[in-house]
Amino acid sequence: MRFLPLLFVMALSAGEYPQIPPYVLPPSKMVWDDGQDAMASRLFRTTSLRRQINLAGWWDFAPDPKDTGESGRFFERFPKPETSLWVPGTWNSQARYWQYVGVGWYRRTLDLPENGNARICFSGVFYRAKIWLDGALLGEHEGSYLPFSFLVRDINKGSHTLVVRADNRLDDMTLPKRNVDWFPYGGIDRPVYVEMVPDLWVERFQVTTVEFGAEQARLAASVVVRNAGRPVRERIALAIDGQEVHAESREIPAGASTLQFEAVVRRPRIWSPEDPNLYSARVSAGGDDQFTRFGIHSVGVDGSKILWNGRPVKIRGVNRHEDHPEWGSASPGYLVRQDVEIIKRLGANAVRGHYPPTDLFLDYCDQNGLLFLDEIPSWQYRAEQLASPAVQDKIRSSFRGMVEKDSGHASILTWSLGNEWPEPDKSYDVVKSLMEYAHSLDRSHPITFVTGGPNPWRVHELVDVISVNWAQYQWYDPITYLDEGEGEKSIADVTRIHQRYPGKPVILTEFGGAEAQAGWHNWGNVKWSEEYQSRNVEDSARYALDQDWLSGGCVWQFSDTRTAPERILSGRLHGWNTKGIVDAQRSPKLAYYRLQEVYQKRR
Ligand code: ADA
Repeated sequence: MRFLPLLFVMALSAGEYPQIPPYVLPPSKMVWDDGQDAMASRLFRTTSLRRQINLAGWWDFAPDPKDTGESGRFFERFPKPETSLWVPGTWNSQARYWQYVGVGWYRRTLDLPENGNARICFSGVFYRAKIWLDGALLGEHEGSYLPFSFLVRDINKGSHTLVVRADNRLDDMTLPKRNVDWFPYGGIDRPVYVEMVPDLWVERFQVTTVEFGAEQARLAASVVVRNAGRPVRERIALAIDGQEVHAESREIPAGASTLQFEAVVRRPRIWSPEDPNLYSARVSAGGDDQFTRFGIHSVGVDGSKILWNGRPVKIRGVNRHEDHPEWGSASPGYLVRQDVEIIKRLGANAVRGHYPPTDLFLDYCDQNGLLFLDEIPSWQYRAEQLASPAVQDKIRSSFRGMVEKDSGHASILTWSLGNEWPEPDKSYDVVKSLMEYAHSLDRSHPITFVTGGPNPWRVHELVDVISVNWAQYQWYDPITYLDEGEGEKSIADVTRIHQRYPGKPVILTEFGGAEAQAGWHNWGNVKWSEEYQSRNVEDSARYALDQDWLSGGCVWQFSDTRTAPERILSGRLHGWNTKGIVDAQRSPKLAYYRLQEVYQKRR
């Protein structure tokens, strides 16, 4: 009897329990406390001078399936609301609007605390938005995942009415197009807030690294200011970690201007995935200010290697959609944070998305050393669509919006112009001109375009990094179980890319993609079983990480996600893409543990 407790302990430790303990997010690696965001949508305070009013909460909602709201002047006479919806949120996470694709109207009152200029900021609306304040049109915006704002000058304090018309109908000319492999969640799905700003205010601010060594780093600050009044002379100052490092007096004309200045940091703390040191920066311009965070680092390419701070990097990544069964594309902060913990616990060092993610997610990547492979949602366009100048314009403006929104984030690894255009060589000239445009915006990150399948394409000669979506055992091939011969043939196929372009880095931007119904096991490794998926994920991951010519890759995909309404009948289990290594509720599948073993060993 006296030995029982000891036996009990031994039995537990010898069991098949997961080896890796839960990942607990450490505090940020900052030496300066950059405070809390009053809007709770970032990981740090963004301003100390503006009054901000958070518009998160319940908004009146009226669906408009016949699209008669504009002619019926809903912006003046809002119809009797059918219900209230939580913002940021999406109507498609509500039972009654589960499959609703169309127009929806939102309304709420907002109380301004003072007279002045109100800047009404939307971090993203899916997909088209039109906005009225007190019955007057403020403007409209097309395209999801990117912020937009309106300035209302000299508005009176007190109560005002904001009305938003959102429309999530997609077609062949939208970005993303109709019938993509994720759900077009409709509504105001990213944060909305109002900021009271003076006539001269800072619209955008970022700090990037020019060069660094052990002794010092040279930094470039770029500040876009807007002057809604007359030309003025104002003091512009830059502080890093609370210390003023630059100040000057500048003549600021009316309209938008970009101010650039350099700063030096002595004995810099460098940002890397293993050691994600961050700095805080504040710019002040007259009576306004703006904070940001930045990391000191470099990204580059040398032959077949991607270099981070001059050293080759191997990507151990996941592809992540913004998707949750209860919240759709609008997960609240605690769930975003949990995703980051699960991804870190996997041993990953990178995340890829099909569209620019929320700033909150990127703040977490910056803080936790996750590289981010950023992309615009130009997904699987056919050559006929790409030939349209309107589509090309949308690709350009979306790419510019992504770079403007995200390039201040330390975690950005690459920019991608799109994903899996089925015959990209037919659009060679389009890809070439888009690539030139992309390079004209940013030279400090490699630019890529993601191709599908193991083919070398001519467009690969245009990109800085070749990105290929590949699964060792093709889910869409008409076999139902894992076939060894097929795996080898697939490896021989993908190697041809390197043989044709030996001097370029290659990332397997998607590997392992295989559906698995969580909880379904099978002795025969047949499709839809967790065994089939985990074998595919594990074999492809080993391959991605163990070839010298490959810079690693990202598993397709992190969690199970809802797919477009049109796809419910096309091999998608109850309308979900179930290739997640965790299910939609984030419970691990077998593939998570197999990949964890591969990733943890190769850290
Ligand atoms: C492609 C595509 C993904 C997803 C995947 C799949 O690789 O890039 O978005 O659709 O296929 O699940 O088939």
